[in-house]
Amino acid sequence: MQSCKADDFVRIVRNNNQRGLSRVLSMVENGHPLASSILHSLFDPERLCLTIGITGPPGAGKSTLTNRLISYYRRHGNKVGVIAVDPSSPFSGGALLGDRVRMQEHASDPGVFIRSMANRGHLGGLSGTTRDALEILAAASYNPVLIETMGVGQAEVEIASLADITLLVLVPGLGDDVQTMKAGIMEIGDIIVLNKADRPGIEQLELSVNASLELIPDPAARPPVIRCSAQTGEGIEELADAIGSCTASGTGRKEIALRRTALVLNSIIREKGRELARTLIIDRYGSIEEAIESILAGETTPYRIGEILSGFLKNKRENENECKRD
Ligand SMILES: Nc1nc2c(ncn2[C@@H]2O[C@H](COP(=O)(O)OP(=O)(O)O)[C@@H](O)[C@H]2O)c(=O)[nH]1
Ligand SMILES: [Mg+2]
Repeated sequence: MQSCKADDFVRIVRNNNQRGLSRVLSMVENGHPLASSILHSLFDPERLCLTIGITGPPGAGKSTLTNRLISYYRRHGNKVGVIAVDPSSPFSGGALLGDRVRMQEHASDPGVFIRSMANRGHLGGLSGTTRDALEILAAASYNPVLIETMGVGQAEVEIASLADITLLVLVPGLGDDVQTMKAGIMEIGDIIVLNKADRPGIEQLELSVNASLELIPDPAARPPVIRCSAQTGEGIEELADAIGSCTASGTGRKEIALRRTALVLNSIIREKGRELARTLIIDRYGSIEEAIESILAGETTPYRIGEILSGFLKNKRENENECKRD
């Protein structure tokens, strides 16, 4: 009965019924018991869906840029998905208001699907939910899917790593040196976008970005730097071209499938590994808090708990080997 219901949702996604799609995404976000079966049925490593991460400090113009990229890809006949992720916000599902306003013109376009996601207590965390949402939108034939993350913290870096290509958006006047130098975030940008090129300070920003990039010894490994203005639309074609040539360079279907599969599996390993370890600790101590109390009381240490976790796996394997011998 359960698998039958999962199939219904799978069909809804494949038929791209937008309301149904929203519902399935909510199921995934809320850890619904059917979510995993649905994702299992939909997973296709060879899916044709380019995922573009858009990251950078608040106010850099990510949403405005996303809006421009939606228009660009719509003009080229693509169905476009957008996932706007805000790790710092407790609100979800509905709207991150500013983003919705910037993408308003696409709200009624059936070829565009926009979803906002925010932090939830869900075990997989926001990057797990984003990963799953990506798979679902890909299965509904959205291509590309743009992932806008707010800010440049650890959660954002993790989310950005889910994308095939990441745009790091920088702007004049936000403290250029801080932005570029301090940010080892340079490493997460496949393309550096210098937005608000209509504003003063753009030359200075470009100089300081290029100076930072020279620290990368191999010139071929340096990401392209594209100036644009999301507000006027200037430079958007060049940006889309750069995205196109980044993805065209050398990777075939097989390699993409391999990369995607490794990415999703590694992300599942992180998520389930954490879940397994937590469960084992809770089984033994009652709760994580009680384990901490026990450590503070001098009864154990985090390292001993680590040994217990490893020991559990070792015992399990030994038992299984014994069973096989029997
Ligand atoms: N002058 C100028 N303003 C821009 C540009 N792109 C975005 N903005 C403005 O910058 C503000 C923040 O934009 P938003 O897209 O919400 O930034 P986000 O926080 O990175 O998503 C808004 O007022 C935009 O209208 C641009 O290229 N030039
Ligand atoms: Mg935004």
